[in-house]
Amino acid sequence: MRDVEILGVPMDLGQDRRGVDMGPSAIRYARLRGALRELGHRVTDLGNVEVPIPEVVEEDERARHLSAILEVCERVAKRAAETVSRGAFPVFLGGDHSISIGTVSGAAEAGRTGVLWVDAHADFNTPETSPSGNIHGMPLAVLTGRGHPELVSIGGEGGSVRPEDVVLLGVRSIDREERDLLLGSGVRVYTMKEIDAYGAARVVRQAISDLAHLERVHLSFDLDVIDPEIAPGVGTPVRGGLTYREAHLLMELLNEAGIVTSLDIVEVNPILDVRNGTAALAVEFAASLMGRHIISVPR
Ligand code: B3U
Ligand code: MN
Ligand code: MN
Repeated sequence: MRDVEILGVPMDLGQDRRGVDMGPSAIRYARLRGALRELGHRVTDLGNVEVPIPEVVEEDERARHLSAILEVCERVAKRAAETVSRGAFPVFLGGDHSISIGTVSGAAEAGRTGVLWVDAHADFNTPETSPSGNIHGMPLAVLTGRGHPELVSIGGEGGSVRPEDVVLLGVRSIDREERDLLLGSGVRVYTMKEIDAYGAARVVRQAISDLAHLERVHLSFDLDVIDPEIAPGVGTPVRGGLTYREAHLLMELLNEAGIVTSLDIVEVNPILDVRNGTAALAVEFAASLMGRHIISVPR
């Protein structure tokens, strides 16, 4: 049994498609709190962090909405640090993936923290390499100390986490210059090719052993890692993602290993979704991570 604290970050400033700011509501409607309570956890919903809408914030060409995102991420980092200092397990609801600059920086205040970044994309752009200027394509670079100095400074000098403590899983869309930066970074990368070639179980077990030296691991789960045929409610879908079974297996193996200490659920976009199915999937996967065994699923 864990003390779980849910915090919503309804931010859509890090990308172009409207609607991802409604992600926290969609995930709540899909009964996240109830699902975790049914597993025996003590769950508190802390509500949402205040986030401005794009209509009232200024543009910034190379890193769009930079100053507003900076402000929100600082706020989020503070809340995240409070939750981990209470010994609770935080679950952050996005919002686009730029929120993780705040969530990971705050969670890492508890001590050296690893990151398992599960995503169709590498999110390893900088303002110089980014084709879009969208900050949701930059958070993993920022967290390992690369990119806009103001964003990097949220996690203190050099970033919040060490590249050798970071594993990227499920990737299938990387920009050219982003790839070069990633390959030189020391971050471990398991693309969909490895998952196809060796199977999800083997790759996930390898990722777990890569992170086994750490006392704290943050799982940053971008719903676009799932195949868009079953998870259409995301802003930047990429074909060929994790299947329903692979995603559950990932969560079950992580639960067995007991290494995850904080969680993001990001990029759920209810406007693009079909009957809130992507948010419902997100809740299922979170429940698997938090200890739901398939045998107990009522059908
Ligand atoms: N790599 C592209 C696209 C992208 C990144 N993350 C998402 N999309 N979700 C970019 O804009 O940086
Ligand atoms: Mn992402
Ligand atoms: Mn993504």
